[in-house]
Amino acid sequence: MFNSVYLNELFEKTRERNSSQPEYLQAVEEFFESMDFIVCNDPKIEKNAIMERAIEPERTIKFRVTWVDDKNVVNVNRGYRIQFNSAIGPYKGGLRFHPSVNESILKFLGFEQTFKNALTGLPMGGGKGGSDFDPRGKSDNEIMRFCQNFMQELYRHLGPDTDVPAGDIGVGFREIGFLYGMYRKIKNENTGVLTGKGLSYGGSLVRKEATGYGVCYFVAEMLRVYRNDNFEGKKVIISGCGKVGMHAALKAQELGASVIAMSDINGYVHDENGLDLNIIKMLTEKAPEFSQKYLEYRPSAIYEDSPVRMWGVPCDIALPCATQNELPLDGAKKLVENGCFLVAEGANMPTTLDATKYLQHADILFAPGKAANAGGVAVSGLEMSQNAQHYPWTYAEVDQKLEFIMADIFKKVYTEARKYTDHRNLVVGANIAGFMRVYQAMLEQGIL
Ligand code: NDP
Ligand code: 2IT
Repeated sequence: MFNSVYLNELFEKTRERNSSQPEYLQAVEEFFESMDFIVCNDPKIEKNAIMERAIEPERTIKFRVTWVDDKNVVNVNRGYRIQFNSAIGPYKGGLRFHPSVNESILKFLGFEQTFKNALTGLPMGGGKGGSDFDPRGKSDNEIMRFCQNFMQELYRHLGPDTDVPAGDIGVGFREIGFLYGMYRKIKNENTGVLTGKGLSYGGSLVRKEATGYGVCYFVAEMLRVYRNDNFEGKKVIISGCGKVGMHAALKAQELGASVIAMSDINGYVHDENGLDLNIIKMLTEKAPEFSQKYLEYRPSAIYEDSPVRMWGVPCDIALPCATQNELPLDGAKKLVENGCFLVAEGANMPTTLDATKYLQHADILFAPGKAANAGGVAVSGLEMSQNAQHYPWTYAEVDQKLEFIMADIFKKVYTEARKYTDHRNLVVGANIAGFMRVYQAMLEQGIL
């Protein structure tokens, strides 16, 4: 499978030890494929068991969360925090609240977060956490009680220089507010221990937009460098219409593209003349499922009740921004068949491994999530800086820094891709560029 015997044996062992964790194994497999050449040519990696350490979380915290719903029923959920790697800085990464959350999903997310954070150039290690709690259909009071109980356990593992969580699927301003309030009350300190906070208590301007805007800044660099082109007149399709998808759509439109299709969990809407993003924004502020309701406002649009069929809409650029493995091989084939030339991952690992390979072999420009969606955590890093300085920056300052960081990530990833493989292979480029920083830090700090 790999040229390196060491990687082959380690992957076999990892597979045996984690046989019930498919998402984690998928992320490790993709990473090992990119590392093959490096590992074959640097004996220090095997000698220092760097790969064994890189794929194993430093700490896994798993806890019970008990809370009472509005009907006075007592509920029990599972809470987690995977503190994956702190070689280059405090653990940093989001919290996900979704019924599908389990150790496999959080381990893949924490593993990828480590290298993503390294790419930003900021001092942040990797972590991820969350719960199988489903926020859909819950009242604000239920959300508050859940968040407070979740934090009553998690607080002891956090700290501004230890572990700084943020949002992810199902966790936004509202949840971060409740989580932060409880942390502050228990610890009697205001050290900004979460990012994505409200602006009135230490949040950063541009954090809410950062991931989606960052994806577009990254894509703009790809268009410029590979095609001497820009977003002007391009047809874009976007899956997921949450924090990432919505802001990617708004920025793509601002840069001159036409967003012609977007999806939610139930289906997708398509309008060849461009969707009205104001209507979608208004609808998603009320409830995440917007697609069918959109027709009430724009009856000429087309609705289909299957989100995955959106990949069959002819487009120039596709941005999967919803969740892992949402872009399968069939979808990738449709994209290629219909003339799409660029795919950039706004979500974490939205493209299956076979779909990624298919797109790359078809010479589609492909940006992996750990590079393309790093804008969110980058602005989280800037939020930490502002909190530590006790001084907020302006919108323009943060936005300029975000744009600079995304262009810088592109440069690093492109440079490594060119050095080690084909200059279009940003998967290999991102894995190597992220790894090298973490590897260097681990090596210099000794056997831990
Ligand atoms: P949100 O919860 O804000 O939004 C996710 C959206 O995707 C929801 O509207 C959800 O709908 C929808 N959705 C879920 N499954 C599907 C599907 N199969 N097809 C279409 N839509 C679907 O999450 P975020 O926007 O924060 O996160 C989205 C992705 O981006 C995740 O992979 C996350 O890990 C990644 N990411 C997030 C960052 C951040 O800063 N928030 C940073 C970097 C990456 P519904 O609610 O109806 O289920
Ligand atoms: O996947 C991600 O990068 C995030 N959910 C954001 C993490 C963060 O700490 O801002």
